Amino acid sequence: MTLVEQARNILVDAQTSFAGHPDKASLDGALERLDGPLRVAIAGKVKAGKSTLLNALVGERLAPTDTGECTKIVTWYRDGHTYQVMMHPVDGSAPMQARFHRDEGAIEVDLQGREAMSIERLEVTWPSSGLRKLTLIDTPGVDSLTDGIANRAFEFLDPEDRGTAADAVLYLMKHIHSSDLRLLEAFHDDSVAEPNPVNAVAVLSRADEIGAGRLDSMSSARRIAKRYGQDGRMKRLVQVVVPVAGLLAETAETLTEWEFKALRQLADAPPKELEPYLLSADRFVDARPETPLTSLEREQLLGRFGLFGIRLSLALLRRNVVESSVELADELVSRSGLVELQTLLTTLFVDRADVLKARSALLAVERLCTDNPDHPASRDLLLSIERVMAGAHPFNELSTLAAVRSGFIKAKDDDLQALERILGSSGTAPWQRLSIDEATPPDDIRTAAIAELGRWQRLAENPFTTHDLVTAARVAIRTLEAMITDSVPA
Ligand SMILES: Nc1nc2c(ncn2[C@@H]2O[C@H](COP(=O)(O)OP(=O)(O)O)[C@@H](O)[C@H]2O)c(=O)[nH]1
Ligand SMILES: [Mg+2]
Repeated sequence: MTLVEQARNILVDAQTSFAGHPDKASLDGALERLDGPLRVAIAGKVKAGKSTLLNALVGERLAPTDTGECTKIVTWYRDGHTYQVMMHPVDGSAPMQARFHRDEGAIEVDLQGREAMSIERLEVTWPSSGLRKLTLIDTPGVDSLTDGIANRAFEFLDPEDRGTAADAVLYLMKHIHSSDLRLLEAFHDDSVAEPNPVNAVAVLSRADEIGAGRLDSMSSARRIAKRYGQDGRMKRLVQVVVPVAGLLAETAETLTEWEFKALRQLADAPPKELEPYLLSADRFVDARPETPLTSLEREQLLGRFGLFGIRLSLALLRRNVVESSVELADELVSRSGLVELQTLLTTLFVDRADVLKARSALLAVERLCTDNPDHPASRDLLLSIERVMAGAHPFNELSTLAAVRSGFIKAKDDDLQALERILGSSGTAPWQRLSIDEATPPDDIRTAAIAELGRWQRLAENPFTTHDLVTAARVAIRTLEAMITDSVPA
């Protein structure tokens, strides 16, 4: 029986046992959720660039950016057959369809005079291949924890929350702040493995601004992200930290011919004359009248590309690295860090969607039972959950991975890194776990796995190995054994 099937059985049991119980509502929709796409929440402070990055990931400008009433509401974006926006009121009354329109930019929802605070969430259904594998949840900023709106965003990170609506989280931060760390620290489960870095990835957002718009901004951002990622506190909270220039990615994905022509015009102007105006946003907008484009047009470009994006585009055009709008768009996307983020989302979340979804489902039942310890079904349900959790190797991998990353397991750095990889920190395919070339033939994969297996067996049998490390090594051994049997040529 697959993990999802086991989780489904427990869910159905719980729904039957708790029929008529007021808390049963917490399981509503849980079964559909198990079959649907993985849900990823995009969290972080106001103006961290969450909505912009969401649009870049979808490849369309859907989420409104900056301020505006709708940016204060948790908004789901899911794939579907029709275009539709549902409004879910806070007071628990029935969801209603909302009117919306979309000209060039984001979806504008007509709240019909309602306040953002009175709406629990908006659910946007939008046919889009960008949403096929992941449902994305845009959240308002989590800056002030006393503020009601921030509280609603905080629920995605809050361990006290009864079953968070997301299976995984992208946490955006512009710079590292202790308040960011506190927020992240709050996002863990009480029971499965705590704290839990397995379903969170941090994004060093607005990465283009790090080098004050200089052309090497992205390499600086990459270095900083790497350093953050090695920080012990960070490791305890997220799998990895990656830099992304979200605005650049969003703009590249939605580049217009007018924008391309405007940049072409700027690129054709003598570089020396233009250079002084590219030092700051104000100078660029207020440049002398003989500068190409109107001040308003330059301001428009600035809002779409940022100073870094403009400079980068001009450099690419002048050096003839790109010659068409399609080429420019591709080059900007690849330099924005979006592709790396998408790959990570695939290897860490999408490829593990079943495990993460089963985990969310079991957590929901677990919370229901621990909240109702006296209910006659609670004890048995908790026992079944424990049995599934303990018997399912992917769960053991996840919790061991969490333990390694949290610093609970002491070993040599090399061993810890190898252990993380085998457990799937860089992806779940055998070549990723073994850190070998993707094109390695099955026989050689098997040889590499056998060598690795020997190493971990020796370590596990060594009397000087600590108990915690032996336990972790056994999980790795099981992973390797499975790999060896699966890759036996037919
Ligand atoms: N330079 C730059 N600006 C960005 C980036 N991402 C977002 N912004 C700008 O920052 C502002 C806030 O972005 P938004 O996505 O609404 O942030 P949110 O509040 O976290 O949803 C907007 O004016 C964006 O254009 C980025 O990667 N680089
Ligand atoms: Mg926003």
